[in-house]
Amino acid sequence: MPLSAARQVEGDAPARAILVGVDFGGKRGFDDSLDELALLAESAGDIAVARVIARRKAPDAAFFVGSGKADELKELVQLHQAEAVIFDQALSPAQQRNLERHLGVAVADRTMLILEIFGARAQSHEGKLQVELARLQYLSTRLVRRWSHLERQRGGIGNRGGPGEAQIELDRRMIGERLKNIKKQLEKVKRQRSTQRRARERNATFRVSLVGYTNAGKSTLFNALVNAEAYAADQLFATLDTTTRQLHLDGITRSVALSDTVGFIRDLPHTLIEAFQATLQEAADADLLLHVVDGASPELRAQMAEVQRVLDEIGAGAVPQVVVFNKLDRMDDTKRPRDLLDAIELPSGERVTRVFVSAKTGEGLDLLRTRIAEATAVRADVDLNADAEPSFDGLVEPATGSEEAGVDETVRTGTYHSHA
Ligand SMILES: Nc1nc2c(ncn2[C@@H]2O[C@H](COP(=O)(O)OP(=O)(O)OP(=O)(O)O)[C@@H](O)[C@H]2O)c(=O)[nH]1
Ligand SMILES: [Mg+2]
Repeated sequence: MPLSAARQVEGDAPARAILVGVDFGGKRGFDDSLDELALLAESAGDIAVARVIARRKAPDAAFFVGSGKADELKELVQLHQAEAVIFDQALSPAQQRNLERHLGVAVADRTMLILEIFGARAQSHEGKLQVELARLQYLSTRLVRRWSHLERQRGGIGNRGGPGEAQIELDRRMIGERLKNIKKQLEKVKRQRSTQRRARERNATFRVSLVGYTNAGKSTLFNALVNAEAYAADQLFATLDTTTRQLHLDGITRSVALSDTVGFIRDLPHTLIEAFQATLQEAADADLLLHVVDGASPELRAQMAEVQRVLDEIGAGAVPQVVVFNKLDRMDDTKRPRDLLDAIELPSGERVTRVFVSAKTGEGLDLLRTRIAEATAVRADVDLNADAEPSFDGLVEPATGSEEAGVDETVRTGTYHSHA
């Protein structure tokens, strides 16, 4: 039995959960609908039985929401016979503890949900280690109802008090030991990876990585491009482990590898980004990123910005990108582009190629393949005659075409982004 004894996300009966979002007024990224939180909860095996929005100027130190709202939540818990209350924002350990005592049910925040989903999805040895590292780091500051194995053994939520003090002390010590152990194992995996990386560099494979917001359709696109059967589902974080396949492109003899990897999300817990360094490194080491966007999502701007933020954080901000607007088949007729290929401005102001596709129907995929093939050609030339090609100066020149111009020929997939 692992220390982390989380409730098994897939196996157990779903918990009835109340979702809570607190609007602090005008702050970036507040999701009024709580739709994404609901999807996260569903992906973690909960059912949302009610949604509550609170408005405050600043978080309450004790309860995050005000005490009036906390009382209201308590009534709702009883009314809906809820077993958990899930907050869209991060709670401090003290707030979480206080709320659990006050409400008498498990209290979780967004971070915890994401950690739970990751925990249930991790397949590879490395993935599991990374998730456990993130989870223990989070846990070491808070021992709470939802993850307490005492609760699990008793088999009932809703008892007052939570785990006993002696047990908490014991857990803390064990967590410390386990953390040390996992870090050591991950070091070893990291060394193996850098050996593999050196081998790949020697054989001059062109590496393409799919990146993007969770549920954008990366795995579906991966399957369509390489004829694979990677797990794709209408869930957040369906993919955790990296899968890599050879990508065959007409007329290209150079070996091209395509990787599908973990999706990003708003407020991705920092502990996870840190723990998943090795997996995310895949993107930073790529020669080309296919930034997959759910072209039918009303949130696509914010999602793109979030992806770009994480890319910068993991050192992949300067890797050349092609932006892929997926789910063309679901786009409003009025929003359907005239041209499936044009240019788009990244948050950094950089203009890069954009291709519209439907991974589902296959529309636009030929165009995308051509674009990838062109990118491999550019990079191969750069590698082979690094200093003998003055025409490559165009690569670093800012594009000047107008948005209306459709295909902007000055925009090349080989463009390096600069970030302020
Ligand atoms: N209509 C439509 N649906 C799509 C398309 N591409 C993907 N989907 C659906 O979108 C959902 C998510 O697809 P995935 O391929 O799992 O997305 P992902 O980006 O790999 O997601 P994570 O691995 O969870 O981060 C699935 O239900 C897909 O069937 C598309 O082109 N059109
Ligand atoms: Mg996926």
